[in-house]
Amino acid sequence: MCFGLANQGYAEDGYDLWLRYRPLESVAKARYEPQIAGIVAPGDSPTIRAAVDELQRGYRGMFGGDLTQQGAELRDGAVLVVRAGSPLVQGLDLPFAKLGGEGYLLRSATVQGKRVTIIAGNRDIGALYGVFRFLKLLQAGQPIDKLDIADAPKLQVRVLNHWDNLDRHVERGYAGQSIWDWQKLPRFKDPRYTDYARANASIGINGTVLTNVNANADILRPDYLQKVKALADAFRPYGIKVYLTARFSAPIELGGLATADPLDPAVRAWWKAKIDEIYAVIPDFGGLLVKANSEGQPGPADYHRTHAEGANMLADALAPHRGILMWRAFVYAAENAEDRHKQAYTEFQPLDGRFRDNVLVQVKNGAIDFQPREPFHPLFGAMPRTPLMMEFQITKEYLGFATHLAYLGTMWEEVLEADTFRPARGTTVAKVIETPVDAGAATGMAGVANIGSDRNWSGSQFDQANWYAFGRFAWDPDAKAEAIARDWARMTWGGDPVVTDTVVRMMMGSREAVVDYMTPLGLTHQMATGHHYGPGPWVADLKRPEWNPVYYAQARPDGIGFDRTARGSDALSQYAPQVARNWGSLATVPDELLLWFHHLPWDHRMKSGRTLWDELVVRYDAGVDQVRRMQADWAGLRGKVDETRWAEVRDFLAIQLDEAIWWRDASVAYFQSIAKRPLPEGHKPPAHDLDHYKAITTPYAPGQGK
Ligand code: BDP
Repeated sequence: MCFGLANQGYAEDGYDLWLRYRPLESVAKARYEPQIAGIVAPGDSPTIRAAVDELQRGYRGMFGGDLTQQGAELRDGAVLVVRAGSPLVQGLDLPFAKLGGEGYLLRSATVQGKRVTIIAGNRDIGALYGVFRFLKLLQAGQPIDKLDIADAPKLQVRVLNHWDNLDRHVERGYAGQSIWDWQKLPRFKDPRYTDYARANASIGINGTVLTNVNANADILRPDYLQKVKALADAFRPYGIKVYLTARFSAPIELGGLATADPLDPAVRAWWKAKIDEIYAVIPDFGGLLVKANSEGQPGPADYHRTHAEGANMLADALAPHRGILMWRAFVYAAENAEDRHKQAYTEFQPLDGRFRDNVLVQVKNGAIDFQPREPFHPLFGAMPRTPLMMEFQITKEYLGFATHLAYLGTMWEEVLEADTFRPARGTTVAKVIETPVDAGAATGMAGVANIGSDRNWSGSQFDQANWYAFGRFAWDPDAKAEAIARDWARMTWGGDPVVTDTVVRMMMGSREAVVDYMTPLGLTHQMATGHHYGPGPWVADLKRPEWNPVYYAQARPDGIGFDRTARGSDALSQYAPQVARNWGSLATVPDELLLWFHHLPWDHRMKSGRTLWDELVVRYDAGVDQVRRMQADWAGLRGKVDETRWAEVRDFLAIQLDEAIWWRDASVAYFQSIAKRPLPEGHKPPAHDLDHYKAITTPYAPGQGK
């Protein structure tokens, strides 16, 4: 099996991600060596082979040399990679029952009188996941002599969503081109596909949607399906299924039909035949993802049908193959004066219980659009009879692209921990998505990928952490951001505790810094038009009101903020009464969501004792200061991590500081032109006047939609 050239002939550049397997220090090596003296892996499936290859690869990197492969005659220190039924683990009373299809256990045991380590699952994929966990322990220098670990994913569908076009442009991609080289597929299978699969399997991701939600029907053509098959073949040993996006009007574009009406028999027959054709090529195809009637995409509403009618038509065609249909709830109507915050709920909530069992309604974490901070989406907890899956955005469309260091783990933890106060299925958002609506109903989480053709995959070293954290939260939505950051830091930057502590500290404060210098106190969507690069709080000339930053901030001489209380748009009424009360009252709403829900006078007295205007300025500056602290922290690591990656991070932090100041200055200049108040003492005026910031254009910013 080919694993690419990651370690040969290159300075360390981030290609290896968190699977670096660098040589262990001699003390650790000496301690571990007797406990890892060989591999016993009786199965010969592609997945077991992948597990053994990974173990060998890890061993080679950390210890040097190869592990011997042993036969059934065990020796002390053997590492057993086995399935539940293996005679080697009979009679040990291992907890296979609670592992499900994808879980694993790691257990130190005595078998045939020898001290061994068992890595096992009910299926081969569990054993592979177990190997990755084992390698993680070694990378982190943790003891492996008394292992008793059992772990299983809490969600079934753990997928990346690639917003990749067939011409390799990645919508909202900041890491180069798409890694899918459609033109060379299916003949040429880039070794990178295997490394992609390894990385995903190492964090438990088990599916990938290859194509953009703004879909192109051509991906469903027979020639493209052969290319998709080649990718599916590369990923299969790693437990990863492929999914595609379906353009709702494909029956017209590819099939030559006059309509795509989901209740039209010819349309239904077309989809059924197309889906049967896909499964004939790829028998374990995962299913389809659809963005319908949203931002210009076709959908069932074009024929006066509901989202449920559209989704169910495709779900029915997928069901005989056990395929999943992911249907996005990211909709806001073309002609609708209703607060955009409310529109998805208005449209979807009445459809609760009307979707087939193999439909997952895919809901973004917040009601607007992947902003640096949003309250949780009111649909979570409000559709108890409908499987809802979470959609997070790993790529940082609204958080500074690849150059701003922003660890999203804290944002995702905040959303997943949030209490919906809807009792039907456990009250936190995590419990809502973890709990199947009935036996056999699907559960899942999707992450919009930040992966591209850059050597470091994600466009920056630190953005790899967001890919990593997504996998960990998809596996366990109750996981903790800090623990995940620590695991990633150790594996990615080496075992020096000073390095780990510094990296974790930087990560844990990083997202709040972005919130503060871009959109503090619950402001949102203040980004420049289209590409969303840099500030544009003054933008007011776009066709639809909710495309304009001024719509979100509602900054006027009388004050600032979007009134979503009963006096305003009443979006709060879409939440459970306890949530609505908490966020609706100025006494209890957290400062972080203040202007999301309230329009307040500039002189409103904040909990800090400052006026709202002063507090805003303080927050912008706090964001900039935090970037400076990250720079100082990073400067202290010079020489403690490899020079190439260190220098890249240093330079990116310098870009981030420039842009944080740009954000702060432009925003302060704009809001001051409305608030007409002096800056609080000790806070510097913007470097330029407002016109200067308004005149900045960046037409070639990367990642734009096409
Ligand atoms: C927005 C992006 C746009 C996506 C859209 C979506 O700006 O490129 O197509 O979300 O999620 O955040 O469909």
